[in-house]
Amino acid sequence: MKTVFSPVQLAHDPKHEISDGMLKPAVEIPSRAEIVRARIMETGFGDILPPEEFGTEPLARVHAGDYIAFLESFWTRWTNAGRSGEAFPFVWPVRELRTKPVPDHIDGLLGRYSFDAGTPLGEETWFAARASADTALTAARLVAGGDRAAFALCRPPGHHAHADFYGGYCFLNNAAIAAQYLRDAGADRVAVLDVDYHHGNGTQAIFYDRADVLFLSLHADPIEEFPYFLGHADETGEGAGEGFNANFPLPLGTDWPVFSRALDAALERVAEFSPDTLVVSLGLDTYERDPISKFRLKSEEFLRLGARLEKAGLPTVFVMEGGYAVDALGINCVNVLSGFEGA
Ligand code: 6XA
Ligand code: ZN
Repeated sequence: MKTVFSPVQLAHDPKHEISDGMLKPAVEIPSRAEIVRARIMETGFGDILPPEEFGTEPLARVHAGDYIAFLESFWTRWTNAGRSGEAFPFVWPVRELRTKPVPDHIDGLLGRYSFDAGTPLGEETWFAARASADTALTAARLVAGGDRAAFALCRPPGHHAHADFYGGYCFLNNAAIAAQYLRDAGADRVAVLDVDYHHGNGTQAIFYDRADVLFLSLHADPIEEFPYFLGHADETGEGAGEGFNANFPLPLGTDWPVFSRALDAALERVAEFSPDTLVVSLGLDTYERDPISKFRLKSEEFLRLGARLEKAGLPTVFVMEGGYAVDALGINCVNVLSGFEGA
């Protein structure tokens, strides 16, 4: 299978994030992508291609125009306000507060277009996020063009990004953009299966009222894990989308036997839906030694995950999401992909 990757994705190079009540070293860092790329080359897994440039249009099929304009203009506004370095929001329009009119002030804008304070936004973020989306789109184009599978080595990740706000290290929802592209390229039904440790709240919200894109997510129960405010089992879709959203919240400490039972249940739902294409939001933070997560998958079990996904028998676009145990990330990621290929 081919991998798509652009070095422009490395330009987003945050130094800090806010977590555990502190300013801590950032974990969503460029070496994550570099280690995966190195492992693909080292194992001779397959060709690595640069993404094509798709422009703004496929982004705007999923994201609001004013949000895209905010990301694009952020650095100019930030520096015009006399600021430098990484930005963090600290005030949000929750509950009784108003989202309109949109504030002029950069601190108001940051709050309007985000949902957490843990996601550093810097000078190069927009360029890297756009390249990451182009990477997902190029992988989707390969699969739409007949490849059985393709791997989008995306970074920054995407599954927490909603139509008009960022968070959880995500700015543009790469998996959602790829799924919408596949629909626009002729697929009648697309399933997005999210196997990241965290719930894919952004992807869920983007497709929540739609019957043409089935979203399924296996993740740590939001009662005790980020993103806390979405990802429960009773979220099943709304309107035309009722019945086309399926969450599998799992306890902290989940190991392969528990994870794989939920995976089987999710894949049964995928089979009933009978999609033309499968998009996998591939988080590797279910790994037992991930520094921010609490599942217990072992490196060799990622091979089994890949093999199980292959058995679904569908054209498959893999889109990388989280995973922060950088030393093992290349091994774990390529294990999924080579498990899929039967290696
Ligand atoms: C809070 C945790 C962000 C989760 C990022 C992630 N700073 N999402 O891996 O899949
Ligand atoms: Zn994650």
